[in-house]
Amino acid sequence: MSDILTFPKDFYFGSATSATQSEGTYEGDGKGQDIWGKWFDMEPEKFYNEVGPYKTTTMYKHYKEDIQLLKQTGHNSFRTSISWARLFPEGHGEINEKAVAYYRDYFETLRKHDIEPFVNLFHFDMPAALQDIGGWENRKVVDYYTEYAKACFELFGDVVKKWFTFNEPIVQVETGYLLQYQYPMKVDAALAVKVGYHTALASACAVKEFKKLDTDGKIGIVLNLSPAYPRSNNEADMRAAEIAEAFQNKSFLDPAIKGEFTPLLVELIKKHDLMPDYDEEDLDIIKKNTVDFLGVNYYQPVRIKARDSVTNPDAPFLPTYYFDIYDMPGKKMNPYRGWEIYEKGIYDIAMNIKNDYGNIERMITEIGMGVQDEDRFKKDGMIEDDYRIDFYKGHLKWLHKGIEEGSNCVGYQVWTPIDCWSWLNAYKNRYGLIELDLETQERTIKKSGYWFKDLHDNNGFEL
Ligand code: BGP
Repeated sequence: MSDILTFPKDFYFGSATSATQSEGTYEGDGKGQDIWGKWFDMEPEKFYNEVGPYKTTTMYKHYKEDIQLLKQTGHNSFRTSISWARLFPEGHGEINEKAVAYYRDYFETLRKHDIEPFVNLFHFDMPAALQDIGGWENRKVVDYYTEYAKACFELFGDVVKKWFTFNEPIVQVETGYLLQYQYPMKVDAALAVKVGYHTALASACAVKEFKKLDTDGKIGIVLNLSPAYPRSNNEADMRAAEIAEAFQNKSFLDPAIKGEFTPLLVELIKKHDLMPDYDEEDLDIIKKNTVDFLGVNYYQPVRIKARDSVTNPDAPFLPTYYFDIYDMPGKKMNPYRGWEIYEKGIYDIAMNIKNDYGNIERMITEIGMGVQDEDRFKKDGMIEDDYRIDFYKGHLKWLHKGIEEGSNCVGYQVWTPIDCWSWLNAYKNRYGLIELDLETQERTIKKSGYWFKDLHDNNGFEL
């Protein structure tokens, strides 16, 4: 007889999406524009197959049916975000009442189905009106975000008990201000530092507002953690990995959980003369308003090697000034998307949080396997995604080992419920437990969706 891997009582099983990626009705019912629509209107060719945020899963119209699908695929929890620009079309000031009605009914319907809503305030979707005044580059936007956060807690705090301030804040720093990959497509190290600082501050300001309300809810932050493994244990590679770890993971872990910035990052930022303007009051807000719990998104680790040489010492400072990505021979790859698969990474993260961050309560808020042209795996009308089931099982085994060794992990939410639009990649990579036909909007549960239901119902799975 084979063994069953059982998870703790009341473990959260579910999935995650975001407002921009799932709602549809991008223009409608009073929603203001955000940076995705703004950018798509300017440069549609940047988006895969020129599909922008106007064409998504339409959960805005179909959330009631979609919540039935969540039930059918074993959800007792679900994470999504509020669209800031839907609630505040101008980013602040007047509230859109239709948005209030929509989100209230959405969250209440989840509750009625015994699905715990985890709601995130910001998932890469700055209102265009605020980007026009500099977005996160502008300290004033921290105040507008705080106003928005406070409104969300007051409007929905009776239904939503689990909040997140941000999703993957390092991504907008990296892709928007260092790598020229996402809007506003700048390469400016000083602005990157400023944006990172303002985001960490905004998160703490939201926590502060939340704590004032003295509710029975909890507030956290979602961070994409990618363990940085050095190529070798020689001194230069180890140092390079230490810097990568500070930049990629500790940059937001430290302020969110410890209330202070990573000393190594501060040292490098000072060395390159990139310190942003700050005042002591703001640092005090960060110090005193740390999160209650942590959401971890894990897709793949980073393999790091020391740079052979700094070819241009006058080049603008980038973290990669100090390290290179190492293409490790023999690593296991997802053949359908191209990312590394390293299941043990989820355990290493668990031990790191346990040992270095006071074993704060945490859950997996995203993990997923993207697949291109997934139709090729369709048999008799259903996508047979055994590769995805194996991917989840492999990670769950390591997650379970971490829990056995005392890691305070309370849930596992996969990316994503229904195949969704994904920023620049649009519909290139499919991740869902449920297939979406983009033309008809028809939803069909995949094999992994049925497997996930069994996982939830048995509170574990057979090895
Ligand atoms: C995460 C984001 C998600 C989603 C996912 C998959 O980092 O939080 O919003 O985009 O990555 O990304 P992709 O479709 O590019 O493979």
